[in-house]
Amino acid sequence: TTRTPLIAGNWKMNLDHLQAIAFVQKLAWSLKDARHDFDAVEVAVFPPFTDLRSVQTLISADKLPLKFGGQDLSAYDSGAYTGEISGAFLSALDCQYVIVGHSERRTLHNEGDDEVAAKVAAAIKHGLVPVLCVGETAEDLEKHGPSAVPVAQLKAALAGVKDGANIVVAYEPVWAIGSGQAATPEQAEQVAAQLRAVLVELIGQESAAATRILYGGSVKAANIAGFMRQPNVDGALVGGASLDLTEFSSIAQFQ
Ligand code: G2H
Repeated sequence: TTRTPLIAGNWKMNLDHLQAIAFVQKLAWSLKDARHDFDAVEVAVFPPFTDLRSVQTLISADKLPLKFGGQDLSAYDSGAYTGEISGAFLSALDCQYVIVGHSERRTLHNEGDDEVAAKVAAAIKHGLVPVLCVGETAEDLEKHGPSAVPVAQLKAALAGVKDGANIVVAYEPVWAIGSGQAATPEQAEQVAAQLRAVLVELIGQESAAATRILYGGSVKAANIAGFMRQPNVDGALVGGASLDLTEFSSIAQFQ
């Protein structure tokens, strides 16, 4: 199976819609200048919700080969959920992806495994590819070793998902997020291989082989190549470095 690598920029709560338009335009130019092969390496951005309409309009008007998605979605379709965003709305904006279960949602918004599972199901229901984030804290790592918590989170999140589901998994060790202290390529590969083995049980051999597993946590231009050389690492979810045009373009062109 050949998996198309995915380089994804998680902007978190950065860039308003005007800054987003300027950034996406420059990113597209920079990648085109570098003759980036978008079929060989997919590039996606995950802006704040308020930017998505502007980003969609720009990408469709200029036929830019960039993908985009939301950073979260509601587990519900519609209704009395003040402040929430439905997967249906993201779909209507042509989002291909949506991040689900990022550690900042799990920690700062108390999202537990059940809610993450409901959001994964909602994403799939609305035709979005969930980018499911899993990862252990430094304390988990010390107590349970590297794979136990990510594996448990993966099983919980995909409990209701059928064989053949189209998903992306992002392994993001919490201790590596925004810390400047990335995992080593070997550490990332070890967990990614475990996650892929568990995916076989959860969604079947064929889908497991086709599923992209990303590494996330302090990825930058200087360390991307090492991750991309690992057989089970199929891309990166990039936070801080995705806001720097030169840095993110170089990450996308890791080869
Ligand atoms: C992990 C990552 C992006 P950063 O959260 O999801 O952020 O690259 O800043 O560690």
